Amino acid sequence: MTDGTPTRTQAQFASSHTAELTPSLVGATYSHRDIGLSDEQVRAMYRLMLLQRRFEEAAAKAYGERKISGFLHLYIGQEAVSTAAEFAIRPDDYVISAYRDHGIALARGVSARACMAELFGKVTGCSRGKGGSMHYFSKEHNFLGGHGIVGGQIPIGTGVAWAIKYRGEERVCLTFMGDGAVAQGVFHESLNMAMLWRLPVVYIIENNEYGMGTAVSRAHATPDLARRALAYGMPSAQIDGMNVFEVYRGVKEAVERARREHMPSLLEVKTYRYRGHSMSDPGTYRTKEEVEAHRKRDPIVNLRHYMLEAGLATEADLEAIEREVRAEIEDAVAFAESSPLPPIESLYEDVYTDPDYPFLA
Ligand SMILES: Cc1ncc(C[n+]2csc(CCOP(=O)(O)OP(=O)(O)O)c2C)c(N)n1
Repeated sequence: MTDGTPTRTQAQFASSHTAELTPSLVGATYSHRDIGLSDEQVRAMYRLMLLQRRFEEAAAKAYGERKISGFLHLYIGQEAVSTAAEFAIRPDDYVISAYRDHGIALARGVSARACMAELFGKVTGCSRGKGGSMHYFSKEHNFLGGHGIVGGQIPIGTGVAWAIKYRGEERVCLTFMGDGAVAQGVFHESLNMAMLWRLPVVYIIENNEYGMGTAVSRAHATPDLARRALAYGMPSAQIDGMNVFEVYRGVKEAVERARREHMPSLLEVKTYRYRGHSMSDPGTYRTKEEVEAHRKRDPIVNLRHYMLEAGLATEADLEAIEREVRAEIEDAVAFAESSPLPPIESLYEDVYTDPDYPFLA
């Protein structure tokens, strides 16, 4: 595990791992260094993906114990997307997402404590306990939510990109959405305007194959969602979302284009959620075999194999990361449990009122 280890291509790993791994990380012909990632960054990516996975496993457990109420949409399986995207941008760039937002907020750097406390509805949460699972927010981290209306965040992200350009800043806005949101009218209106006005926005479709229980092929006349960009003359790409390096490469390129040329992009990242749409979904619309097939391409396991093969970490190093992450999550749960609920008066805070508006009387 030294930085001086000679670079090995992923094709070289293929020989030893094809039996257990499908061609996510092992099939490509480049190494992390070829795409500009340091050994340290790869280790940090691994830790971040694991943090998201363990965070949500703990959240699911707490939900089962009725310590969390309301909706809980888990991101498990999709961690390579949030992680790679975060590594491809700067802290001052903006990120906005739909309601499947835990992993994305953690990737932005919102603490596990603030994220867990939000799920528990506590005042120490990132939205002071009033947003819950679907409405994380952190101004400090330039994370603009957490939006429950399918597609609602797309015009907002487009507006943020407009503001960036208007102010003459060199920032970018990543706008995440699910495949279901692509069928919303605002998706098309936003892409059209972003292209007309050359806005620094990168639209990232996390195509996890289902919108609730509806398969993409049943909801979209053209299941290749990246092709929607052709109608607007926008650069686009379809990316393997189980391969953290592939997502990094794709987002990095799109971000550079947005920053340097104010040119928007549409990325369709093909990923998969292992759990149901939300905690109340038994997922009877898909087979066990289908889920298992995707689990075999698990982005975390995949990266783990890569790191071991490339000499970026030993088994002992990986175990140490696991212990550290578990401790961080235990601490977050304890923090959430012991934090107070928001004061009752806060019900009246952050509520829109306009005394002159006659219809609210
Ligand atoms: C405007 C609107 N219509 C319907 C819903 C109900 N709804 C909640 S999630 C969802 C499916 C969205 O799927 P997708 O965009 O693929 O996101 P994923 O859950 O897969 O991340 C729907 C229809 C909603 N929240 N908002």
